[in-house]
Amino acid sequence: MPDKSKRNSPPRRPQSRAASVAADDSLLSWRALFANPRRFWFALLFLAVAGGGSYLVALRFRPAPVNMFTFRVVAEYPHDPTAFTQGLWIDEKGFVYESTGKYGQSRVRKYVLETGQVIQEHRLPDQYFGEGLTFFGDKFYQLTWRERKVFVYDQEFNLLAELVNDGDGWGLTHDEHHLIMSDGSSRLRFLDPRTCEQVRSVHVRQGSYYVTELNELERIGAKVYANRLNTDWIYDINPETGQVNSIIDLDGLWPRAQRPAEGVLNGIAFNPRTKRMIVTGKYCPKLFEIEIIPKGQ
Ligand SMILES: [Ca+2]
Repeated sequence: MPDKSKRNSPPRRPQSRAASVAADDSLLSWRALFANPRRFWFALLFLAVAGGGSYLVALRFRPAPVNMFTFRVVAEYPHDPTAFTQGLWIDEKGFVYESTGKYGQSRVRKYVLETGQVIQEHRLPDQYFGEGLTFFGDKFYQLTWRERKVFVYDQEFNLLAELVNDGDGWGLTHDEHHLIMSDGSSRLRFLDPRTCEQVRSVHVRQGSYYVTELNELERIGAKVYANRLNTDWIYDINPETGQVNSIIDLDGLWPRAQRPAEGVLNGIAFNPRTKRMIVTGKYCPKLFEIEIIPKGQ
């Protein structure tokens, strides 16, 4: 009986010398690798470059661990739930000063912390989107988002000057000498309060990871605190180096299920009478006075 299996099988093509050599001598062949010093050093260089690159990428995109804090609510005060909060500051008499955004709705307002009673208000022209607010010297400074204007007011919100800001305006606070501004990136910009010209800047980093979308700011002592857009975290930053010292996790303070569209935490102030932080959000119905405590306690 003829051997069908043999007859139906395609004829075996003789393996070419080149294919044979390739099979025996492939790059993945450890034997070949160690037998050929050039290939060995090339492979070692490739691994070093790939490994080093991956390490640098990991450093760049993975935040270094920092101490985490949480909160305890000490007091709650009323907050206008129509306020698109962009800047918050409190004086020693217990008055709150707040800047709000949105075209056609932007304003700066003074009200009583305990009751929310509005004492004074200044509305911005419709073409301006209000942003960060701070009090420096004896004047208020209010940023605008993309209009590159900084409005300077006296304590009754009479307009004293219009300065030019080179770039987006997000959050605003100050130290002894400069206004400190965020612009939506990882930068904190230090501005001359007379001109709003930039004197210096630092990038806020957690290890080598750049912390972007920094929003409302408050300097308390030697630290700058910053909301980060669309997170419940407040970053505690060393303004000299830009390094993040720690993070305050406000998860649960204003439950996400209760928030309207665009309702995010934004707004940090220091209450000088109680020495505690007061926080709120865009369209949030409350101002929360909080005690900051280590996580896990
Ligand atoms: Ca503030």
